Amino acid sequence: MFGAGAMTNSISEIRHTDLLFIIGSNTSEAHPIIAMEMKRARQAGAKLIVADPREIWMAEQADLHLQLKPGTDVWLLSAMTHVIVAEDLIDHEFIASSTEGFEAVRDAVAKYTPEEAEKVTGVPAEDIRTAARWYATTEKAGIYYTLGITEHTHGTDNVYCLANLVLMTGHLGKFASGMNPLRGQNNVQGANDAGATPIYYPGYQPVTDEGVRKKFEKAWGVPLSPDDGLNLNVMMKELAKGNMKALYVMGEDIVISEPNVSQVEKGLNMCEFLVCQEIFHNETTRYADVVFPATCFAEKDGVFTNSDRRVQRVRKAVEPPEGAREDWRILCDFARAAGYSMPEYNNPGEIYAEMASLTPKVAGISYERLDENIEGLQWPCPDDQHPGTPTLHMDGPLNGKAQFQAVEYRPSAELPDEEFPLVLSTGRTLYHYNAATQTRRDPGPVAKQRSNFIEMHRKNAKLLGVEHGETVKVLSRRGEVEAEVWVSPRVRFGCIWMPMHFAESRANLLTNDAGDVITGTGEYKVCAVRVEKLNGSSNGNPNDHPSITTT
Ligand SMILES: Nc1nc2c(c(=O)[nH]1)N[C@H]1C(S)=C(S)[C@@H](COP(=O)(O)OP(=O)(O)OC[C@H]3O[C@@H](n4cnc5c(=O)[nH]c(N)nc54)[C@H](O)[C@@H]3O)O[C@H]1N2
Ligand SMILES: Nc1nc2c(c(=O)[nH]1)N[C@H]1C(S)=C(S)[C@@H](COP(=O)(O)OP(=O)(O)OC[C@H]3O[C@@H](n4cnc5c(=O)[nH]c(N)nc54)[C@H](O)[C@@H]3O)O[C@H]1N2
Ligand SMILES: [Mo]
Repeated sequence: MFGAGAMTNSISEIRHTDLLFIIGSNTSEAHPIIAMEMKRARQAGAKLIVADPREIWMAEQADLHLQLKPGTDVWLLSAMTHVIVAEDLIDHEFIASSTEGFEAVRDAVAKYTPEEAEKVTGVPAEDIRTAARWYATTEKAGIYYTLGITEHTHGTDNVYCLANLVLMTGHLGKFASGMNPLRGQNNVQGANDAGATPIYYPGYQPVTDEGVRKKFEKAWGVPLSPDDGLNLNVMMKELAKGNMKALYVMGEDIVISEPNVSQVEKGLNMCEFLVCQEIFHNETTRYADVVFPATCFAEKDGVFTNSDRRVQRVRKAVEPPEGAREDWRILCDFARAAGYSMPEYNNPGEIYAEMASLTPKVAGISYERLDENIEGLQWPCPDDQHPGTPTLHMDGPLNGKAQFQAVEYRPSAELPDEEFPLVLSTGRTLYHYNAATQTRRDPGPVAKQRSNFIEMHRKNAKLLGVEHGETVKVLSRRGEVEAEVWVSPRVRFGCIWMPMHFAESRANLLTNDAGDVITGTGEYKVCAVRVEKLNGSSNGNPNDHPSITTT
């Protein structure tokens, strides 16, 4: 809608913001450093609105906690949009000069009144009005979102709704405001920028664009396919149907992290050839025909691009274990063995230089410049004199005119019913990292959090006759796992929440692999489940689990 997929503003601007609107982000556990910047803004007087079904730490601190039902963000955000239109709090000048398509959004939100929204979302109409007014009338107001927004079958619609709010109030291209997706991993932004997606060459140059393709064909001296590849969600489904003969998995533990994972395992059993490129054995390498041992971040040179588009150098600090090699060396040798005459690169700086020469967004970034600029360089950085871009869209939207997108609410793919009456949402905790391949090797985090649990409302626990600390069975249409009940004031009645970190009790045996229509992202945040008692047996001491209170 704006012409770039990344945080519009910089992390360093957060402390200067006057209003923080955090939606679907458990910032203090998943992005603690960014959360510290938010706390600084709070101490300087910024207002805080949190929209999250759980009473996370940030919500406890908030001026306004919009505790919506999972999967109803389109209703909440459309109702906020409705209020801003109805009370004429829109930025007429910005809409006229910098955007297209406002009328369609204005018409689409007419029926999303706060009163109707209250019925669907559970958020009081008056709170929706207050949030809309605060957001629209505060100049330095920033939106911060993550997976509570994107990991839905309507994840893209949620993002559209947020971007509509930004555009109609003119919060784009201004200091300490904007639209800020907080990236999950140290280099997920960089991986995307470098083209680790089936639809783009580096710098979001589409594989289907003939001019782009010709440029890369010339540089690499080979014909290139004009077709989009399969996205991860589709790949996993083709795998389960036996249509993937071979799979090359690099730095992902798919057997833990993909939704509806028993289907993935079924597919791996049919797949003829699996390569894993890994720093550790994990659950997925059990299925591998070949494991290429790679070096970890501390054992190699390179760059990481963080959430605010900042390209920074990382340097080798320790020697790798014997036999482990840098990911790029493994890939180059693999390409050569497959018959391509890959150039002899001496270091990753040469690879970066090649990418920069073909990618306008980062054309001005080089290892030499990064050595001089220890704080890194933020793209777009189109030439070697350019200082980088801390705030996007300062001279107007990157795509010329930003595009409004009208959205209609679609419910989550699987809703609770008599058989599976509870809504399960999944995510992460402060103490473990994703598949926990790394953090469960370390005694510190393990001591803090040893095993899996579900957060449950006390009324649900009472209805089921289960106690805090009791092990129960959680079942969905796709699988079942055992976990301990933590009776928790954080979750809504009717909802349970479980982390994704535990191999012996995988949340993803339960989750739904229905994907977002555009991105394919799985619906990790909503599926229907039932909880059963384990033959009356109960164990565990609630005091063993300090983490529920310490964040
Ligand atoms: N300690 C730690 N930090 C991490 C990670 C880790 O594993 N451990 N993982 C990293 C990665 S890869 C990522 S992508 C990020 C993810 O960071 P986050 O997205 O912040 O983490 P999640 O726990 O997945 O969930 C986000 C929040 O969305 C809320 N939510 C669930 N459903 C909905 C909904 O329907 N609407 C709304 N508005 N909110 C909803 C949840 O209650 C939760 O508070 O964290 C990164 N940081
Ligand atoms: N139920 C549920 N499932 C989810 C989510 C959720 O919220 N709920 N969130 C999803 C999200 S946002 C994400 S990002 C995924 C994460 O899922 P994964 O990517 O599977 O999880 P990680 O633990 O980040 O796994 C990374 C793997 O990379 C390896 N590794 C680390 N460094 C290197 C390196 O330098 N080179 C190589 N070759 N390997 C390395 C680690 O050993 C580990 O096995 O999970 C997704 N799955
Ligand atoms: Mo992620």
